[in-house]
Amino acid sequence: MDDKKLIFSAIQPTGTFTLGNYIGAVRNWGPLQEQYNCIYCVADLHAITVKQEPAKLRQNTLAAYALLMACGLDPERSILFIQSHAHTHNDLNWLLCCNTQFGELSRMTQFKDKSQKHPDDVNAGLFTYPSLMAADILAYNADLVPVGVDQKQHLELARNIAQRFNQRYGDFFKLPEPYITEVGAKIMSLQDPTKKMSKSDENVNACILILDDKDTIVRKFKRAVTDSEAEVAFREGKDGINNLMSIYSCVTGKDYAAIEAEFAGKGYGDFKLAVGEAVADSLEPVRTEFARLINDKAYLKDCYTKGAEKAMKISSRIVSKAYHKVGFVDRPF
Ligand code: ATP
Ligand code: LTN
Repeated sequence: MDDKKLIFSAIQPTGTFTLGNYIGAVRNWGPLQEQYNCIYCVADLHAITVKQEPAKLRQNTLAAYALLMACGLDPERSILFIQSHAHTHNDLNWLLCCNTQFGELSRMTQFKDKSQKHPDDVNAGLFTYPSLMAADILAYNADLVPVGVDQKQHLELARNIAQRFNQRYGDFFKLPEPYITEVGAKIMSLQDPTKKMSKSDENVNACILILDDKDTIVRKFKRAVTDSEAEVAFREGKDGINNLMSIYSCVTGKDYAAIEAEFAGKGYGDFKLAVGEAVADSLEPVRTEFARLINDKAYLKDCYTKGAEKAMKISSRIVSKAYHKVGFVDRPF
């Protein structure tokens, strides 16, 4: 192994990625391959904490895998796999669950939000979700975890769990650091800009899916909720415009002052159209590459098989050592 730092991240196959997933997370993962050793997975185990239709989940998982590649992840340079193919994550999860407190899990805002959203299915997996996420990261002793800001609380918990394990059993796990970009770490819903844009939103106009065609993208931006003023300016209370400005800034690289100058004296209509077109153009190559990959099932299978083999090789060594640390008799096979 070289001395490059190790990156780990994952995304749930709960639907086509949104512009939020793209800007806040996935788009940043490709460039990291230059400087770091990277491991990325499709978190299908996490996805079933919310009810999923089996055939749809299988389809979404393969699509998510192809989408990660279409967004710039190279299976030759990164380890790219499907979470349920590496049983080591679940093996470690049990140890971590036994080092996680009920009170800690109860404080997780994602758990509170999702239990409210699905009151008929507040299952144990949804509750222990952060412990499995900690297992994903710690099974590789990752240094850095690139995510959107909504996952920061889970990462802090992962660090606390690792620290507790280390105190109890002797120094073993590295404490992973969050890696969160400044602009775009939280893209908001286009229909309610006080809520994050989310794959599982029922309102189709609330989120841009990265496979939406240009017309759909432009139409959704045209319908985006803004305010009753007419000035394109980044200011407290202008949640809708602030969100559109941060999206525009992320896809064009322009800062807020440049955007304000560009749209001085123009109305929201012009601005929304410009944001829609810029977003659609920046997503065009992803759409094209995805269409190519998703039709090549044999290639995808080859990639995720090799990815899982590499992931297992690293994680099984670490997890076996963790099992030894807690006092389990070493596995005879
Ligand atoms: P779901 O709606 O099923 O909970 P999600 O859209 O929140 O899914 P995840 O799979 O949970 O997506 O998240 C994948 C990555 O995308 C994470 O790093 C997360 O922080 C990031 N992310 C999700 N939504 C946004 C958003 N609106 N803005 C920025 N980053 C986001
Ligand atoms: N919970 C994450 C997805 C995820 C993840 C991980 C992210 C599962 N395991 C490990 C980083 C590291 C989410 O984005 N909702």
